[in-house]
Amino acid sequence: MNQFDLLIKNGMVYTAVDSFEADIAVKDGKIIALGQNLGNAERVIDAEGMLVLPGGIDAHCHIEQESSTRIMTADDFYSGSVSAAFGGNTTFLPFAAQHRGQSLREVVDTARDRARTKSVIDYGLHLIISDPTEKVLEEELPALIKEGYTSFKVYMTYEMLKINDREMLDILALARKNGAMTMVHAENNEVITWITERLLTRGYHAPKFHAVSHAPIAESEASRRAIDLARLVDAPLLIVHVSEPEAARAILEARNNGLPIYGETCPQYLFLTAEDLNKNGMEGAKYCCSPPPRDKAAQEAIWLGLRNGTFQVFSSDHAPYRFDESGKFHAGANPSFKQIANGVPGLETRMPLLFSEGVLKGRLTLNEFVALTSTNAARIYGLHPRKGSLAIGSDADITIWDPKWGRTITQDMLHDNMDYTPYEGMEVTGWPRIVIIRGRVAVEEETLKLDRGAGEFLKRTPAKPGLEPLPSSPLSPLRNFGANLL
Ligand code: DUC
Ligand code: ZN
Ligand code: ZN
Repeated sequence: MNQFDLLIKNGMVYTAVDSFEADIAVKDGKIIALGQNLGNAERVIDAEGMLVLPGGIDAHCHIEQESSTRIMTADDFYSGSVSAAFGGNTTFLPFAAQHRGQSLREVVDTARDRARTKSVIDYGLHLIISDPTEKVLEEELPALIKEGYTSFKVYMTYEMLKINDREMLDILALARKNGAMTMVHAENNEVITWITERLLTRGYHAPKFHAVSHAPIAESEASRRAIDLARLVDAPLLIVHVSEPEAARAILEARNNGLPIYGETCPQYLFLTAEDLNKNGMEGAKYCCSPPPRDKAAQEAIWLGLRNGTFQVFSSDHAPYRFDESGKFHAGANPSFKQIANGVPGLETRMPLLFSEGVLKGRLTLNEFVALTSTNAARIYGLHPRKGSLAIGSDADITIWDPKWGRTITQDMLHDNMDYTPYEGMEVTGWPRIVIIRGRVAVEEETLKLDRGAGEFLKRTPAKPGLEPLPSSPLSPLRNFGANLL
């Protein structure tokens, strides 16, 4: 009779804070022992020469989701989750997106139905709130937070999604009270619209003008404003997909002042620039996302932000729109930059790219890599210690990483439902060999081993109201009133 279901031997284990040589024993989907000479197992994996890491958590991706202009993403929960698994991820957090007029409950039910029979990896759902009606704020959202939907994204731009500052204050205050996290897409809509109108009237339609219209100042102004609104009501806030230095600096300054402000960035801001939008013909449409990739100096600032505590989370913002009329060209074959579907894919390449260019080039330690790709997201989004950790009692979500495996990225080798990758031709060293979810092998020998629907919904835990994830700040202007305005 074997003591364990699975034993991973001879690997070098890395967490967000430690590294040690240890075998890992798994039973009933959980890690139950770490150490040497642990005993017998039904299956033994020899991880000699490999890194044994907590499974990746992609905390920002758009899967089987309709955009505000009602374009469906190319990936559903099956292809998206398979692609994520091949990229070393064991959990992802897509969105249940509310469009104006919809009830939140309805959009959550739809997303749950879509995921249930398809997702191969574990998943939670963030909400997108575009219509914060009284019913949403007073009934639906507090109930949904209790049911494990403990984070929501709001937009400061996109005509059909954006909320105003007053609505943002309502949402932030509600998040504070109920122990939830607000994520914000911070770009100033008026600035973008003002530039866009001027570009279009002068006949500047090409994809490269997308990057001109989404000026860095639109992002930095909105980021500073969002931080101030969060500060006013003493609420935590996470600024997603940060692309440029001034917004990054604003986050770091807020954090240095003790505010519970968090930052996320993505591969497109490390590996692409606005020059990519200027490729031949409509080729540039492949790189149109918001915020857009910037320049080399911005890339360096984002790398610095990964090291100096500006960013806690490194996500893909996988938003898959194919290079055809179902996606990028939904408005016709020769659209203006304004009509091109926004988003780039990246679920499967997120971790290898960061490992290859970050860890192997000496910009990040392996512990930082684990923190940025897994542990911090688990902590911030209410999944820790079940996820994001290699500790006794945690889910056995483990990625066995080959640090020497060199491959050239091509769309052919990826498992999403896209027809291009923005990283085509890049040489990348370090890929997952074996991916294990709750003790079950999901990927091995470049083959998928789990069935559709093997992934579980993750009911997340709200933070302690008003306190978590960081102690609430003493710097809130409203706090000094001594009145309960929140
Ligand atoms: N921008 C977003 O805000 N979401 C999806 C993709 C993108 O480019
Ligand atoms: Zn966004
Ligand atoms: Zn997004």
